[in-house]
Amino acid sequence: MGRFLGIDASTQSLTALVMEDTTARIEAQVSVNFGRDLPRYGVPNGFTRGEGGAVLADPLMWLEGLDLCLERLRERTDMGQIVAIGGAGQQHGTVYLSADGLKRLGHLSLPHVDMAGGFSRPLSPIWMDQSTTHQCREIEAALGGALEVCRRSGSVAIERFSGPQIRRFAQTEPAAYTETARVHLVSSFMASVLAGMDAPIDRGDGAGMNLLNLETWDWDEPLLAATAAGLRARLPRVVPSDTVLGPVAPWLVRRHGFSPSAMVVAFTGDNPASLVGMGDCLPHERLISLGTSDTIFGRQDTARPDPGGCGHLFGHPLGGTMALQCFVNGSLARERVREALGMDWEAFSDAVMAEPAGNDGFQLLPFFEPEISPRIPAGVRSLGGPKGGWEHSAASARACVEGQILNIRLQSRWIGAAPRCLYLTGGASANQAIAQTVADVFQAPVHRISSTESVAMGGAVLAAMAVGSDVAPLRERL
Ligand code: XUL
Repeated sequence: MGRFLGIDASTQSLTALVMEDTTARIEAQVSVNFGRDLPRYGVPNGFTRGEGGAVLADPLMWLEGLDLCLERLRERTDMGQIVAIGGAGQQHGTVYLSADGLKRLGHLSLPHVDMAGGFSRPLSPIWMDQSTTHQCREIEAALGGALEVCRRSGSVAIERFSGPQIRRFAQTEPAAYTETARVHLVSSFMASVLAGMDAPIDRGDGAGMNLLNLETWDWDEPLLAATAAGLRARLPRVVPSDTVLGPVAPWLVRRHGFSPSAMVVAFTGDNPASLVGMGDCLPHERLISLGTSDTIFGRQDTARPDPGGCGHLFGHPLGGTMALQCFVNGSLARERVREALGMDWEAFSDAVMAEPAGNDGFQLLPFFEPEISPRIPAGVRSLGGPKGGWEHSAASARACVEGQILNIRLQSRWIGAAPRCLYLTGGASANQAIAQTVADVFQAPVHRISSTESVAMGGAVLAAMAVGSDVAPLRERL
């Protein structure tokens, strides 16, 4: 039996949990909320807004959050029992180290103090950054079109992905780019600090950069050339997600009581980790997370990108590839329709259940925000709706939920054969009427699972598997 630490370095918080491999039981769990626990950074939600749609975060804040989180964990568990550490970061964000910063990784005693001044770009752009539309178009033009970028990297060029972020930096701050010795992802940066070395990037998170070729699993030359000069030399190497990086850095032993033989395993992206943390999927299964935005994801062994260019392929941390597709108009859109109908949740759910599957041909596409799956401007579209507007019909409740789920089903057909089983997670999955509508639309059984801490759990599971430990099947736990 062994204990494994999983870390989730996410946008607003950092979570650490310790899992016991033979039972997959969570033995201890702590969190640091950047806004609440580290107010001196002045970022209530973990990020700050820059010019032209830039969204940025301070990597020193992530490091201080990591140290505080481990301090809290130390009070709840015997750190000396931890066999290995795995984890994940918010995807796509980039960290820019100078040559001096890169060297400091090998001599850390308190990372947020030691790394100060070690960045060629003090703030990191994160996945919410929208400042790179121009760079996306340039990268696509250089490759001969969006679909060629998608064929190579698994996604069309997208604002929030790392390659366009790097290109914008190289264009707007060429001197600072020249001074950059290494561009890390959030995941590989956190792993670097834990292992006290320049860590590689894993295939799961690496695929969220518009730079990784999904056939060779190496950086793609034409994409590198279209992104920034001299980029290959500035990127870490790419490794399978179960790569053991080496023992923990000495600062973890001295400061937090880790065993010097505890290992650090490559970190991945939060979505790939979450898929593992929820028990993975067979190719005929899908996970749907119903949250602020709705997301469908699952294993996809054919490695065939979305020909429509809306979905993404990432490396699956357990081997092969996984598909992910995001729908911007999720819970907030359901909320807006419910409010417009003047219903509480109970009345809304009753209205959804009262109408027949198919809703007599009346569907709503409640795109209050511009949608990305498909790419379509904001606007609520009503198909076969009642005269006088959807706001006046109780059937609009079903039209909204059914329209959203139908859109998810239609847009995600590229992933593979129709799913024979679905796992639902996220806040709205608790709603019986919504869960039933998913089953109706997909004509498949639906199981509800809790995803709370699935990212950190995925990190712990990956750490355990990488060092050859047998982890209890998670589905039995969930
Ligand atoms: C996925 C994405 C987000 C981030 C932050 O493509 O941008 O889910 O990983 O969690």
